[in-house]
Amino acid sequence: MAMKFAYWLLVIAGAAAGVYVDEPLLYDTFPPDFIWAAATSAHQIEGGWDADGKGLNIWDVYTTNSSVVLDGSTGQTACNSYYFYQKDVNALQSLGVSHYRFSISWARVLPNGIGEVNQPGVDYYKRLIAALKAANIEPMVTLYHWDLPQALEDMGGWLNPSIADWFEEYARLCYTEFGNDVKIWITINEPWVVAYQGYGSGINAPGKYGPGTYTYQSGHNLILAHARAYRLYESEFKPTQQGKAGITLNINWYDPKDNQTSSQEAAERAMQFLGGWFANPIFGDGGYPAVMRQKVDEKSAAQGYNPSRLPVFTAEEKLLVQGSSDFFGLNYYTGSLTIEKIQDISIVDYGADQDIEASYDPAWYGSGSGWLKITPFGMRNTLKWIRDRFNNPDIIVTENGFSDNAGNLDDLMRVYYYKHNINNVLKAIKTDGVKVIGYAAWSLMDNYEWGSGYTQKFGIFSVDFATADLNRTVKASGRYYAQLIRDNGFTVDQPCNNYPIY
Ligand code: PNW
Repeated sequence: MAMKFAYWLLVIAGAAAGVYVDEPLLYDTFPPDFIWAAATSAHQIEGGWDADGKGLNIWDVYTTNSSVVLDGSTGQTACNSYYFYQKDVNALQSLGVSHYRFSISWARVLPNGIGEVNQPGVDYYKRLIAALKAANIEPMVTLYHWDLPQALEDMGGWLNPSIADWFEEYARLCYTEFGNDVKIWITINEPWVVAYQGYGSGINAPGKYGPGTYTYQSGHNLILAHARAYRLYESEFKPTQQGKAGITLNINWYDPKDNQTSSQEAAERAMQFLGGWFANPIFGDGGYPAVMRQKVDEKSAAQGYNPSRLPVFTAEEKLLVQGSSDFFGLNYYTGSLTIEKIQDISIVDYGADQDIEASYDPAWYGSGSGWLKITPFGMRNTLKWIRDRFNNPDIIVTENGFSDNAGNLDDLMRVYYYKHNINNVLKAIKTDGVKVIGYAAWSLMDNYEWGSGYTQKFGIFSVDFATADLNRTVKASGRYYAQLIRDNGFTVDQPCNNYPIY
């Protein structure tokens, strides 16, 4: 009793001092029919980079320069899921998930991005989907997870407004071929990463550099392409196939670093630049967020850009885009602390446009990735942020996960990460009335982590990259996740929850 009292005193004192406390856990269950999933993406797991008529994508080409990847590696073999997909299905089945989130490789089904269809590529996804169905697992399918056919990049890629036509053609093929079996479609994974890291800073494929210009141009085309794919589904496929389509945005939590008004405004501004950029046109009032409009317009004018570096939607485009998602796909990983920092007006960069500075609390647990700290409170805050600004939409957490470099099976930090992040999803549902309808762990297994190669492992299954069999072995986090799924929530006597409070 005295112990418990002392514990609560610590919790309260901690909160007052600005220390973030994840405990106590909420012991309760998720709604019935809650979607439990694990996630991957095509380029990160499939391998078979030139198998059976697949075309090259921008990551195949970009990584031929080994200096752009931390360990100089490529995704040419990865987890070899093109051949070993049954191992993935077995792993999923042992977890007890209801859904598997994977992506289709555009260049595998359309080697040139448009035009001729590669039937063996289509057949691969049919085999995968059939294997999932046989295991009683529903597919949740992403159309675009960063692997643009190189043939389309050669025509300007996401900077070419024609990409909305190209993407619509690709979406039509996928809905036609797989739509009878796929009831959840995600058009585009993380347009922010495509726009800023692919065409802005250029740290991802295709490695184009235009941090204050290409960023917004490609972002605009990503939104329009998404909307076209959504409207196509809505008008021609949904009436018979009866599924849902939506977009997935990566939004991490920006907390004000102190209680100054300028810091609170800076944190909200950062959220708007990261999430509102795509969410406001699609889920909000139909244009870019007011604060983004104002900052980029002002800076553009001062820098001699006319028109603004941030494009404008026509009235017709607004109608196309607004409301073009049946759910809000959220990828949440981490959080940071924010203050206002007015940047030099000469800097033409999406980052500088925000006039903020973000940092981490050194007290936060780290991970195998510099950007990823363990901040489970940010999960709940981000969910509430979406609820409040976008009219309480259905949300699917389409990614959430933790990296390490060791890749050990006894991955207790990952157990901690999942426990507290998922518990914050539960609190958001039960306490805050956020309509979260599903959750996907990133990732089913260790895989090709883009520019970090195989050095950062996000799997709840390990992959034995030392042997050609590439066998999948469950980690402690996978066992923990399976237990949560079996219980559809948290109970005191789950092995990893049952710590006494000392
Ligand atoms: C996601 N951030 O990207 C991707 O969807 C996955 O393909 C990837 O493997 C996973 O996260 C882990 O990195 C992110 O800067 C990219 O916060 C950037 C951030 C978060 C997620």
